[in-house]
Amino acid sequence: MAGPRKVLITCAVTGAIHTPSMSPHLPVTPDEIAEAAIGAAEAGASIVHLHARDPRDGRPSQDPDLFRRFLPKIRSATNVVVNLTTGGAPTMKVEERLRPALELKPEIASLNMGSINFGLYEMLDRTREFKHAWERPYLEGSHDLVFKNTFRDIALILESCGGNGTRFEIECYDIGHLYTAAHFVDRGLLKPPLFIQSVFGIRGGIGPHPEDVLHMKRTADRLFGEAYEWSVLGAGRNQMYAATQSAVMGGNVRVGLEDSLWLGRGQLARSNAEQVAKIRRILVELGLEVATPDDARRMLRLKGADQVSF
Ligand code: KMH
Ligand code: ZN
Repeated sequence: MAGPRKVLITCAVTGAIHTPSMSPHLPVTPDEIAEAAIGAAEAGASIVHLHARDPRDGRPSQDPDLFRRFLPKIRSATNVVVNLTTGGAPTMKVEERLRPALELKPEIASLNMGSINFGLYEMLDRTREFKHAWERPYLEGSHDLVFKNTFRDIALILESCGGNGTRFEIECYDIGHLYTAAHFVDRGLLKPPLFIQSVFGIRGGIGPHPEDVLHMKRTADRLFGEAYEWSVLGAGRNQMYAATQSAVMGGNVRVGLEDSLWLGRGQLARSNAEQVAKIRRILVELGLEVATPDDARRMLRLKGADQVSF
C-alpha cells in the first residue's frame, strides 16, 4: 500500500507586498531574513521563497549582494530548497529583477506569468503611521502601476536563468496565465514537471472563492495533465483556507509573511515558522505527509543544492 501523499510547503519569507510598519515581525535585515528562513525550514518548510530588503529602511531590493549576505547562512544551517524571486517588486524593471537568480543560480526562481494590476493601496487604510518615507508613496503608487510581465520579459527570464539549470515556480494570478505557461511549454522554454503556484486574492488577479480555486485546478489539469505539481497561495486572510483547499484537492501549499502577516483573525504571526507550523498541523490532521527538501528535489526534478552559486 502506498504511504500518505507528500505535500510541499513553500514559505515565502518577506516579499514586497508588505512594508515594515505593518508588522514588527516582517524580516528586513539579512540576519533577520536568514533567521526567518532557517526557522521556517526547521518548522517543516520544504522550500523557502526569498526576496531581499534594504536593511536601512526595509524597501524591496534586488541587489544580489544583499542576497549574498543571507544565502550562505541558510545553506549552511539547513537542507531547504532555495527559491529566489524574479518578481522583485512591481516597481522594478525586469533586468533588475532577474539579477539575483541569474548570478546566484538557485534551484528554483519565481516566474510571473503575465502583466497585472497589483493593488496594494487598500492597505493604506489599515496602517496608521509609517516609519519610513517610502512606504506611503509605494502603496499609493499601486493605483496606477502595472506589474509588467510581457511575453518578452518571461522569455528573457526563462532563457537567462533557465540556462543555469534553475527551474521555475510559475506564478499564475489568473486563468489566462495558465494558458501562457502552456504556450511557453509549446515553445520549448518551459519543461515539465511544471511547478504551478496559483495565486488567489491579489487585487487585480483572480479572487479567493473556493470556486476560483476549483476553476484554476480544473484548467491546469486540462492543460498539463500529470505533468505538473500544483500549489496554492492565498493572500492575506485567505492564506490558510486556500492552502487547506489545495491540500484536500491533491495540491501543495505556500504560506509565509510575504503573502499574509496573519496567523488568525486579528492575530499577527510572530514569525514565518508559526505559519509553517500551523499549516503543517493541518496537513498532518488531514493524514498527509510534509515533503522534505529532498522529496521536493525529486518531485520537481531540481538540479541539487550543490549546483547553486552561493
Ligand atoms: N507575493 C506573490 C503574490 C515573485 O516573487 O515573483 C507574488 C510573488 C512574485 O511571490
Ligand atoms: Zn515573491
